[in-house]
Amino acid sequence: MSELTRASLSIERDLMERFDRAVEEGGHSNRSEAIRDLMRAHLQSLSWGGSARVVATVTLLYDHHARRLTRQIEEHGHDHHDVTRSSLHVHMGADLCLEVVILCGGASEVKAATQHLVGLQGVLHGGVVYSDLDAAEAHAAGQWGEG
Ligand code: NI
Repeated sequence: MSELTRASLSIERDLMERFDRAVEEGGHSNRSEAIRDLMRAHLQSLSWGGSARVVATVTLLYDHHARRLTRQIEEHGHDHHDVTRSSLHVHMGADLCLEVVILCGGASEVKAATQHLVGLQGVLHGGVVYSDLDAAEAHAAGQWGEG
């Protein structure tokens, strides 16, 4: 491990308490280790070069009554039709909508489209899982061979 540096963060008490409980229940031995893993995962998701092919599964929770947002999400799909593979809309209740969008293509284009989606004003929760398509295909080819 390289030299450690100390960092001081300002975090809402409720968020910190929930995180500490998750650390306790998860596999990390302490808060610092858990935060380091999160930072590494985040950096990994940003580190692909523009030529790498990735899949992004984007999850958005938003208020059904935010009509402008519904339209913006639909327009986003048209604007980025070359990397938007599919989307799923689920009415979670009277007021809440869940949208799952699957994007696939070059890392830089997929990342830009993903960040635009998650950053739309009115999104209550936005999450993304990136997968390295090239690495997965290489692995699959190695495992099953050709034919
Ligand atoms: Ni809905």
